Amino acid sequence: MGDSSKYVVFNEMTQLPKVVEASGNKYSVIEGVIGELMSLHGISEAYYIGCGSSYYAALGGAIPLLRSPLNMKTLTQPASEFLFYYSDLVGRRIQRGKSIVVLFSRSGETKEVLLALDESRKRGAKTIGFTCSKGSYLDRNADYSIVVEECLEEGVYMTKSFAALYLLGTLTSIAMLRLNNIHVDLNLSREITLLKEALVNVSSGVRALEDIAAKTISKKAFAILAPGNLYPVALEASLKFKEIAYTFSEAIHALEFRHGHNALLERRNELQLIVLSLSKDSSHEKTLNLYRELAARGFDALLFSDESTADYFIPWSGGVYLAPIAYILPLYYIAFLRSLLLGYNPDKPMHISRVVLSI
Ligand code: F1P
Repeated sequence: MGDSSKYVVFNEMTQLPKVVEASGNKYSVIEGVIGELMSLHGISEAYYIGCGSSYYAALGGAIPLLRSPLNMKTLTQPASEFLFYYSDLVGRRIQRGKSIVVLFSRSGETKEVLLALDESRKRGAKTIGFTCSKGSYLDRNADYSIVVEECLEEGVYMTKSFAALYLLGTLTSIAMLRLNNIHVDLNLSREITLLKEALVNVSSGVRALEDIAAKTISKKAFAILAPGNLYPVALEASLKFKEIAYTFSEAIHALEFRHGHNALLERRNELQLIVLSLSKDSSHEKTLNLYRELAARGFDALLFSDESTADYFIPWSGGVYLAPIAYILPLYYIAFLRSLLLGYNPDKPMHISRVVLSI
């Protein structure tokens, strides 16, 4: 399929292991920040916000907190929704200073994120900025800023920055739990090593993904079905199918597909389903049943999972929390390869901009 390595966006995808390493190294800084906030004011509510891919990173990063027994109000929202509907709630019912707003933005300049930052500070929340851009507005103005410069892409598309921001969000949630004496079953350095290995394995097996991109090229639309913490990755992949390959795509919580979406059987020739499942996740058996049911009904469905019997095997042997970062990479490659097959140049994105500077 031509020489993929001449494309900037392809090379950036191969750099995910490097940014995972750099972001993983930020754990002690993050733990220090959360520890300081807890000892200064206590933390009673946390908002994780961003836009586009950065919002999906926020959504995934909050999952360990949302699923924990910690009694803390936690909300994930796109920065615009936060501004319109939630920013006035910050600190209203609680002592000022006890709310934290964690803002995710590769550029650190997205307008909604900046407005959300200003609004949160005005209301007395403590703010943490996660960005790839040193000296950006977010970096300069958040109470605490963590910058992973290695994750800043040369191209427009967020790929390695999504992985980095997702990881920083997850580490924040884990630090919050641990500092509240809630056990998190995760050996971080081992998990980071496994993640890097899995990403390297995906990149060295791009051939299999070329086959999938070629086999599905006649499809007009993609739906990515994913349960639990794979859902933010389905959203992110779905955005990449639009951004890189100009293809209609949708993310669906896996079992929700049965609730109406089945009607698309009528257009099965145009639709490609990709089902994501993780063997260690509590949803796995039901998701596999769904996949079999969809195939039996006549849908073209591909199963991506960490079991060797899957249509695409994701070489993941770690735990649940970091798995989504391993799952996103093959989907990035497919969007890229599809774009090439459709005759586009993925290094020349159309109709989108790197940063949205107005609202
Ligand atoms: C995020 C974002 C991207 C999207 C587009 C515009 O920006 O929405 O996800 O692909 O290019 O920007 P940022 O706040 O992370 O810089």
